[in-house]
Amino acid sequence: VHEDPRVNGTILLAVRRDFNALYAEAFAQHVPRESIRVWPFEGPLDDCECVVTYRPPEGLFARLPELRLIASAGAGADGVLGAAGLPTGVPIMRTLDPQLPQAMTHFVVAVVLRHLRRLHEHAAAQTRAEWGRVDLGVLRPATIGILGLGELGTHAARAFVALGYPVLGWSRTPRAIEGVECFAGDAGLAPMLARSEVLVCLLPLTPGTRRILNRDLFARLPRGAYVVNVGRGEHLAEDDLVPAIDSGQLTGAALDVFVTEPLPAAHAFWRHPKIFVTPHVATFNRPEQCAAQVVANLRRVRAGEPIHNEVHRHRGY
Ligand code: NDP
Ligand code: OXD
Repeated sequence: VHEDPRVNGTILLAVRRDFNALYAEAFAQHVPRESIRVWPFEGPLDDCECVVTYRPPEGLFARLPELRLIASAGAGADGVLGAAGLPTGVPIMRTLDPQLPQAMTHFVVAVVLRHLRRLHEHAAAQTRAEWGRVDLGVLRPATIGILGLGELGTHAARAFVALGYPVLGWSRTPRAIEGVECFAGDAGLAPMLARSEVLVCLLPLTPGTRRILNRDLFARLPRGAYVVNVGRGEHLAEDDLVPAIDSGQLTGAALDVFVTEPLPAAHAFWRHPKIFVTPHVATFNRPEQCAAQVVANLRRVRAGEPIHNEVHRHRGY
């Protein structure tokens, strides 16, 4: 059922230039096309009630005096929270596609098992038509440590438990997840790291988590640990990674997110034999889910009700 846009104002889509058309299609299933604006929009935006964005373009918020809802198209809202001119007092939501946790888990399990079962070595051997059996040693399941026990980290932790791995998890406030040994806060980090043979970062990017994957943290992991970063590029102190791998402290890393995306062609990560690079593809929200969740929240805002999937400015996620 379409709502009357003239009563309620317009929705501005400022997601990414190459994605905006897809988002416009998805939003048109929920609201009349006349109520949808796509950035860059030449005309006035004074009637704009809601903006949907990922990394807000410069000058965006100065043009939106009547905003009532800010929506992150991504599950991670760090781009929105870090934007210049972000208005205070306007609620912020993130999009959380119901498929996101499972899809992220599939990706994380794939890269962790690729490492633990050394599938990349078999792939290389196949290019040489070589029947080389990689010595996996004792098939004891490695201990998996997961930084971040939110929607994504909890799902991934449960999956590793189901696969028979010992799992440790770390969050800001204490969590209880069956089968997972949970740690919390600053005091909980060191004991969790000391046993994590594979460390997966599924944290949101906040001032408290920026550059958390650094040389000091690597030194606290068991020698030969493997690091997976699917959070944000800025979680990793990029200059610390190659020395930690080359010294043998880390066996390698799988990275899906980078400080600069796309990862520049000259970046050392592309060519390092022990770094597996993927181009921020672990998972993503579908535009149709974003549209449905934004429109539902807009209705809640209009009704004076609390929104779903709210991003809390004070905690930074
Ligand atoms: P949630 O907000 O649901 O969970 C965040 C978790 O991190 C919570 O357990 C939280 O603790 C914990 N946390 C936050 N700050 C700290 C801290 N300072 N110390 C310890 N723990 C902390 O996030 P999601 O699980 O939905 O998503 C996580 C991130 O994944 C996103 O922010 C995004 O950056 C990334 N992502 C990457 C994608 C990709 O394709 N590579 C796709 C989608 C998301 P507590 O439980 O106490 O609140
Ligand atoms: C997200 C992402 O945050 O795609 O949703 O990284």
